[in-house]
Amino acid sequence: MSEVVTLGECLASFVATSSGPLADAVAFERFVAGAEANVAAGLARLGHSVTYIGRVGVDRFGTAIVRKLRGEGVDVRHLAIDPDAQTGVMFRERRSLGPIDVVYHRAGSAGSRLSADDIDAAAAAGAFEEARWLHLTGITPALSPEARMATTRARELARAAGLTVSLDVNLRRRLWSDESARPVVRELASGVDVVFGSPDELAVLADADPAADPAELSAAVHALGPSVVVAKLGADGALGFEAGGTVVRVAALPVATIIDPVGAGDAFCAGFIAGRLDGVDLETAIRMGNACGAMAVAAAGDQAGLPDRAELGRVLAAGGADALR
Ligand code: KDG
Repeated sequence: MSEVVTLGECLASFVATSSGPLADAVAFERFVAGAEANVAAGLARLGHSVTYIGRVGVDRFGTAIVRKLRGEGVDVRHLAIDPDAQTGVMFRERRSLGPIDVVYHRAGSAGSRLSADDIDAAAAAGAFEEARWLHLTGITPALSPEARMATTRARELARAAGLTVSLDVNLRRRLWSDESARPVVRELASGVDVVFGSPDELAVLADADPAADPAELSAAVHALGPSVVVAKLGADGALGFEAGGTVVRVAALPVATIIDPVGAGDAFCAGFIAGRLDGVDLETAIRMGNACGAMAVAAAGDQAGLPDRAELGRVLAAGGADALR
């Protein structure tokens, strides 16, 4: 049994080996990607036990994903091998700054066939027992009606069992438009404890101007139901809004060379959730999230830069104090 449960689609991700537009990329390196899987790997490296619920195909990419997550120490007992569908694949360009272009081959993929029955089966096998936290993203409900039901079922089970539930909005505009996403992610957000999002994502949730002050956007999302809203501000760090109106702003750690920014948001979530599981306050959890995000962008691929406890401690001790002054 794990402290954290998460679910979603994990993909084989082909990342261009040199920087530039995707149309000109000819050589790619294969990584394992998927927002929730990145968070799971990040939490496992920080010493927290995590269960990942999902589906991969019977193909070799599925094998690679299972091996990678297992190797990270994630409990993959509920990562099923679907004999009737293929593992989702994505190709993406490499750039040191976003927006980063991607091509998905994931329609009808094994991951998109995750269903409420899969969640019930995992729950019946005890996956939610002793768990303290469920982490969701807005990617899974965009994959298929079944995957959307899986997300709401997991939230329902987690709430009934008293877990803290977080949602990283993670809008993927190649999967759905803001207009289609808004009612779905609003409904999801209304039943969780913690919402993470970039200002433009919080603006979609709140139906507000993305240029508004992140504190205002966070307050508007807080009004939907979650007790904590965290605005991820990239190079500007992050802002936390807590019930009662407390606003905490924490600067980002300076990163000399950004190698690959994709996955930074997931690393942030892993650091933040680890902090909250450890019992730290909002500001310290954000500081941990910022440090994990900074470390993630300093390495290629979504997961390579995720720190373990010792590395995180070293970075916080060395760079954190200066960056936070
Ligand atoms: O957050 C990084 C993810 O975007 C990446 O790993 C792929 O999950 C992914 C997606 O659906 O785009």
